[in-house]
Amino acid sequence: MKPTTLSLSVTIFTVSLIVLADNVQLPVVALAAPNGPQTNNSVKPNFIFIMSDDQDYEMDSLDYMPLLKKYIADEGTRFERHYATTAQCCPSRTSLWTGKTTHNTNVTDVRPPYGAWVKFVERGFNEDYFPIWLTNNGYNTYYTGKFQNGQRRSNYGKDAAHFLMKGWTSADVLLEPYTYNYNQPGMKRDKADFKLYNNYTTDLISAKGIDYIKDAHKAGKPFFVGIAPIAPHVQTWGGNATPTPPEHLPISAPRHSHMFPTITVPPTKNFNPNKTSGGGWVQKLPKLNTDELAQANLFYRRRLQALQAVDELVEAVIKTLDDLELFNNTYIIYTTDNGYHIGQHRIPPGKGCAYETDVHIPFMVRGPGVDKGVNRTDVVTNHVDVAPTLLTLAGIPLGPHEFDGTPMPIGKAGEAAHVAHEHVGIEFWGEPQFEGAAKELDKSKFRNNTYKALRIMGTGKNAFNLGYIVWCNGDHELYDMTSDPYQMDNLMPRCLAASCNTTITIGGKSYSVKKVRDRLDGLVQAVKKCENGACIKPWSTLHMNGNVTTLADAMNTEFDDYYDSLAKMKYDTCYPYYNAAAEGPVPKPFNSSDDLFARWTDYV
Ligand SMILES: *[C@@H]1O[C@H](CO)[C@@H](O)[C@H](O)[C@H]1NC(C)=O
Ligand SMILES: *[C@@H]1O[C@H](CO)[C@@H](O)[C@H](O)[C@H]1NC(C)=O
Ligand SMILES: *[C@@H]1O[C@H](CO)[C@@H](O)[C@H](O)[C@H]1NC(C)=O
Ligand SMILES: *[C@@H]1O[C@H](CO)[C@@H](O)[C@H](O)[C@H]1NC(C)=O
Ligand SMILES: *[C@@H]1O[C@H](CO)[C@@H](O)[C@H](O)[C@H]1NC(C)=O
Ligand SMILES: *[C@@H]1O[C@H](CO)[C@@H](O)[C@H](O)[C@H]1NC(C)=O
Ligand SMILES: *[C@@H]1O[C@H](CO)[C@@H](O)[C@H](O)[C@H]1NC(C)=O
Ligand SMILES: *[C@@H]1O[C@H](CO)[C@@H](O)[C@H](O)[C@H]1NC(C)=O
Ligand SMILES: *[C@@H]1O[C@H](CO)[C@@H](O)[C@H](O)[C@H]1NC(C)=O
Ligand SMILES: CC(=O)N[C@H]1CO[C@H](CO)[C@@H](O)[C@@H]1O
Repeated sequence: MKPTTLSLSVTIFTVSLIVLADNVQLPVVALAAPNGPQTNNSVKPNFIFIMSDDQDYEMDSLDYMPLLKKYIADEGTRFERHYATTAQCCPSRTSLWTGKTTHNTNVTDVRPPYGAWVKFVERGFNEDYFPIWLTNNGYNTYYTGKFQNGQRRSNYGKDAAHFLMKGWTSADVLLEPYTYNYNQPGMKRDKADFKLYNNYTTDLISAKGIDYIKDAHKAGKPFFVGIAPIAPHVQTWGGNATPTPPEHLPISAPRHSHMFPTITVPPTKNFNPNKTSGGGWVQKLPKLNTDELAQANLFYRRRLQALQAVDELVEAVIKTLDDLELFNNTYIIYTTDNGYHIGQHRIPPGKGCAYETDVHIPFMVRGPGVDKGVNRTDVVTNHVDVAPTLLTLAGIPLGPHEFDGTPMPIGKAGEAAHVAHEHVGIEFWGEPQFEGAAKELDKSKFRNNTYKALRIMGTGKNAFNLGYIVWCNGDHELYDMTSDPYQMDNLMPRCLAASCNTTITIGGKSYSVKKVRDRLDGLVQAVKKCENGACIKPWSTLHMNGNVTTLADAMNTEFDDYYDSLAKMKYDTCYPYYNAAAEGPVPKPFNSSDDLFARWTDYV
């Protein structure tokens, strides 16, 4: 059946057609698919996975994408409490394609030795990740755009440490130093020679994505097409791209450069505050001055402008699916890799923090059996859930893989497989990244960005909303985001003093900050390792008889002494990489009998 709601405005349609008609340099090649077991193609759904780069939720970027709203949000479901578990591209993308948290992938950075493509390959993921699982189950898989940093013109596909991406029927990926060059992208398709383009990057990726959808349709197998434009990432380069990109800013397509002329960063309570906030290096930041404020607003405007071509990409994809009559069996997912901040808590443009700006991200899906025009705020989901979600929708058993996530409640299969939980475990190792003019800031002052954090929230009768951060230098942050959504009133250490009368409401009851903090600290440690499903059901690490499944359960006064006595989360020192020994043991569970204790020792 064709969607009756598909109506294209004439102006927009013209733009899409130009993109579609002009892709002369893209030969349609149907490559042989890797062998896989026989499957029942008539029932396997297809997937289109569109992922932008560094797109925020909290600065309202979605409000400036009317086509995305029209074709995906209004026709599908928005997951309003979706999070990145590490707010940086390579770690987050690795978690997305493996279904594992960053401490389990140990791809912790955007560059070697701790991260990027070389580390991804070194850790064996090029042999064992999402597209391989799909092709082994009868799918054709395609990918175009940015995959990981460190895929370079000089090395990609050249030797054992820099293999071509495996598992893809065909992949045409952006390579450094041209990955983040908006008007001179450079790409390599499978084994073909590297190719430099003079097209606007998003239009090029859109055209390639659409050609892949057509190839996939012709090939007649169920398919997955990943389309990953770089917008609204800052323009940058990892080498000697020529000509030198002129601006360290997001760049729009010329047709959008006039838009939003007077727009400014939303003046939320945490934007360039008069008093410093946060923990760690954030506390040392000076207030943004007039020039920096102008930069912040320019950055914001440029990001929204750059997202316009992504919005058009969405429409072009929808139009193609409509033409090919693929709607009845295709899921279309829209998301990003991590969020972004501009001036909140005085932080210059960038990502990598545990604040809501950086971890809370867009995620929406449209497809067969997906509720239309629904905003889900009743479930907490994250990027580690994505691989098991897609496999579940494809009817592929999760069995052989160990996932740190649970299928999202999408359609009947997803609802059935989903394990409800209230928390997201967030982690980071290394340095903060500053972009735009701030990249010149003296990094040595801001080096240690190693932390563990939690976002945890409940809905309905059980409504509460908390953020907790433990920094490697021993700083702590705790926010009651029901009353303090912008994370400006750090209840620690202020409220650990006896004189503090602030309370936190959980499940309709009020508790002291100390009692809540004790539980959150236990929980943040319970998700340190994620063994045996601990990141999906973290309370079962602390309460092994399984009768505590929510924060409200754990608040029971009979557990006060236990949580009070638990050693608190603490780093030996600040390492720029994942040093498990420096992060202490997983805490001993409640009421350990010898028997339980023995199980626990096996466990850690
Ligand atoms: C890319 O640019 C070339 C040269 O200007 C043009 O011929 C081609 O149509 C463009 N492709 C897309 C997809 O816009
Ligand atoms: C494929 O699935 C359809 C729909 O469930 C079913 O009617 C058909 O018999 C299946 N074919 C095979 C070969 O299993
Ligand atoms: C993670 O990788 C780094 C090297 O990139 C290594 O030094 C460290 O020991 C690894 N951590 C764990 C826990 O394996
Ligand atoms: C911040 O400080 C400026 C200058 O002192 C003052 O004008 C402004 O009202 C203050 N803002 C807040 C929210 O206190
Ligand atoms: C989906 O639509 C196509 C074309 O309209 C049709 O051939 C196919 O049988 C439909 N599949 C399902 C599962 O309804
Ligand atoms: C879902 O959220 C979006 C953005 O906040 C809003 O525009 C839309 O009206 C909401 N839809 C529903 C059904 O609440
Ligand atoms: C909490 O303490 C402040 C001052 O320390 C006081 O003004 C306020 O009334 C107290 N609130 C309650 C609920 O006791
Ligand atoms: C959970 O079980 C323990 C005994 O193992 C019991 O003491 C406790 O009251 C139970 N807690 C809840 C919330 O049911
Ligand atoms: C970072 O942490 C290390 C180890 O804890 C410490 O020696 C160093 O002074 C810290 N650097 C900054 C800029 O705080
Ligand atoms: C349910 C359970 O195992 N309860 C035990 C908790 O620990 C106390 C003291 O060790 C025992 O008396 C309880 O039986």
